[in-house]
Amino acid sequence: MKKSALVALAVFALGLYPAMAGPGQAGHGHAEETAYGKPGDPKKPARIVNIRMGEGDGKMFFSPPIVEIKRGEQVRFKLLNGGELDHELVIATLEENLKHAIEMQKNPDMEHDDPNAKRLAPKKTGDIVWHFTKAGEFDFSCLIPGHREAGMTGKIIVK
Ligand SMILES: [Cu+2]
Repeated sequence: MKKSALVALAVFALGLYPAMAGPGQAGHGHAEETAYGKPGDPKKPARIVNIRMGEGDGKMFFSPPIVEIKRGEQVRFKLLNGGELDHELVIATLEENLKHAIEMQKNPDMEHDDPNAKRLAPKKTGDIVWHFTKAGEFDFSCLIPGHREAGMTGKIIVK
């Protein structure tokens, strides 16, 4: 088991991340619902949303920083890391991402292999397929220490 999984389990055991337990747990045959939806089904159609990650002018960014989605829509985020550093995109509620950011400061090498997150080396691309089953405003952030603070945060609005 990876260190990251152990950390996630330990955190889950403490009851700090109830909503993260679903996507993070191995061996679950079904996609568990979170407050912000559930892992997508790659075999089903999805709207493509391109998001570029990078840094410049002393800031780090996602472009675009705001994504609007219709409730019930499945989205394939096509991510490109156009920067010089590693970046990641983690979809969650704002509260979860803020808590998670604190965990990341304690464990900067924590890796995400959860369906709601993707970490990319420079110039790499990757996808997240997510099914937005619930309306609301959600967060996406890069939780590598310092990055969210430098501007790597965005908003998903599901109507
Ligand atoms: Cu970053």
